[in-house]
Amino acid sequence: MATLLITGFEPFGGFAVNPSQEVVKRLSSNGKPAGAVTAILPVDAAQAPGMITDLLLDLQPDLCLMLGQANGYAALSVERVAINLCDFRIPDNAGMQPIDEPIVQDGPAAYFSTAPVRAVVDAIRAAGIPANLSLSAGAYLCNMVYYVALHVCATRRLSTRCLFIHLPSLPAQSSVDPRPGPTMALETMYAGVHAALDACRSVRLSG
Ligand code: PCA
Repeated sequence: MATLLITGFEPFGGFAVNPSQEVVKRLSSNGKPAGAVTAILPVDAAQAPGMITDLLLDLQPDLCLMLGQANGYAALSVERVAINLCDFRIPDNAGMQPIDEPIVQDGPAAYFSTAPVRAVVDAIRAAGIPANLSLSAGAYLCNMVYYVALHVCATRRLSTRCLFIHLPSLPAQSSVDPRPGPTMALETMYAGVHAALDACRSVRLSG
């Protein structure tokens, strides 16, 4: 039985890479924490919800840590809430662009994270890495997958704690931008994700 599921996303929005995929790749190649399973989700509203659902139901992990890119952010953004709304600013990688649509018809308006979000922010900051507690994961794929994960755990009575962290862009992604925004080095994000995992582990997750 897996204790930990960690997901990232494939690139989207014209970028060649996604920092969340790079962090997950590095976790896999550096020796994953014991019992950890990693997966890369497609930026595809028709595919991603089914994939996260299957992973959660198959693995029933203690913790599901989902990672995604938030271009323009300067800090790791620990997401407190997922809302029942798709309002895509740009089409997904399959060309779909739902506007003002619920993710789950008649589902609750929102779910709070079931992970210790404040302790996670404090732990990332204590590691010397900028982090924020965020009240909105947006209304695109990251929020969608977060909402679906929390909905599956609530309705299928899984004790899995779910947490979403948005990561800044990588320096290389901004080097082609005529008006570059904030970026963060991969090693820094990677260390921040480890601090987040440690924080989740140190508050008892199962039971
Ligand atoms: N970021 C997007 C979707 C995939 C990703 O990495 C988001 O913030 O919704």
